[in-house]
Amino acid sequence: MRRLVLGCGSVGSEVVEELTGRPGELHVITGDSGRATALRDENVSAVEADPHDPANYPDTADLVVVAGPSTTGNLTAADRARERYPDAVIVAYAGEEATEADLRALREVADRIIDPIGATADRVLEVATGATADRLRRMVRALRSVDGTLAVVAHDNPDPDAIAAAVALVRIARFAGTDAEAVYYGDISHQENRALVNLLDIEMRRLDPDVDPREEFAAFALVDHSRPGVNDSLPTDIEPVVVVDHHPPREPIDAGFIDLRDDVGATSTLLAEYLDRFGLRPDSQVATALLYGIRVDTKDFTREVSEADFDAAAKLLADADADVLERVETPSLNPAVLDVLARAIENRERRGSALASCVGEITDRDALAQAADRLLDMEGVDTTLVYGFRDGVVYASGRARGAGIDLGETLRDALDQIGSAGGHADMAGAQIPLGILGDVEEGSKESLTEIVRDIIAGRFFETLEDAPAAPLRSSERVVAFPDED
Ligand SMILES: [Mn+2]
Repeated sequence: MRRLVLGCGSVGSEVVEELTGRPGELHVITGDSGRATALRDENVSAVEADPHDPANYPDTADLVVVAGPSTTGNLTAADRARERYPDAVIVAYAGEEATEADLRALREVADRIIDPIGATADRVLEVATGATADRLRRMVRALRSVDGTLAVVAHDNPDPDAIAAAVALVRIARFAGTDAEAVYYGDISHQENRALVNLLDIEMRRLDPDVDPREEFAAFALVDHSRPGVNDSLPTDIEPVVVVDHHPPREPIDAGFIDLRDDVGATSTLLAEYLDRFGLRPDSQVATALLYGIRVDTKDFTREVSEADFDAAAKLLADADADVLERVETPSLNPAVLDVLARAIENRERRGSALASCVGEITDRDALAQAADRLLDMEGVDTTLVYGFRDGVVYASGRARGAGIDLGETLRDALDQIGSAGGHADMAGAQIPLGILGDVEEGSKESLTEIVRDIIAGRFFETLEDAPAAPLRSSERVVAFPDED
């Protein structure tokens, strides 16, 4: 490890002090003659020279710390160092008066920025030495080798961990100066995953498996999986430039840079660590996605969770959006469900503590169960039945709570003769072919609703009047019924 310190203000001195005595070489170039002399007294290789002039630089360096007192001076030195040592990790001190533009310019050339607030030599060195530094350097080198746009590929039908890891790696690639895009094959179908992508405005493009992606992308990075063509729809002869994953590989992997650590619970943990080590503070989108990725993959820190997962989550927490996370986990009601609930409330008929409601034509059968559930919350109601029809069949869903009846039995008694009914004491359902209710084909929607209501509600209330008592142990009465779980 050859380390070079350019400029030596107070932060630079702190860094030098930390580096002294560590294995490897250390060389300091500073314009401050007093400091150079003092360092030499401590047996540090230091010269008094212009830290902005490459003529003074040694031939090689693995790590360059630019830490003069002035922002513009450091910007110049970082620029020159990058030109001279394209593969080195460059850490630059921003100075106390850096503007946004200065920081942007510094980020263009440096791998990590030390901001004056909260910068300690320890943290700088943690990133810039040892195995981690090597990993960072190799990743940056792999990303910089891409000539064109890099596709960051999640596995097929990506889950939150894969989605988050992909957007985070896109961020790191752009930081390394490489154009990148997050992509996937298949669908983002799970409601919560769609909510995540929508609420966070995540840009992730679905690729067509029939088009060779090499027509568009110069290189490929894989996250949360490790082999092209296995769990993604890439051609198998692609050699990725970067692979970051936490699943144990089944076969050896060929890639420019591989980080495969199966002792962590999520790929998001690894990406959070990279962002941190590169000194990239994640924006709220990336932080929220990564935190959610870790939570989902570790089943809220209960499964295959490691210390690294906790560490990453703790760091992400500050930048994650708690409101979005909450909304992702409780996806909004879809309009069809809301509509059925509205009609169920509007059309309710009540007899004593029992309530039945016909919602007419439906598109979503699940909505009946949800409405039956919600109506049970009404004061004084202990039994509900919500029903509607679709494609020539009447569907009914019932709920009971503390009603002293067995609802499954009740529905069987009421409706089994004209259809099929069953379920549990507290949760049951029925299906009745419309044809059996008479000549309904000719009627209007309104009259159809009337007929259905008369028959279903009529039989339901009638049966309830001399309803079978609830069983002592409901488990004895459980009858499998396909519509109720
Ligand atoms: Mn994962």
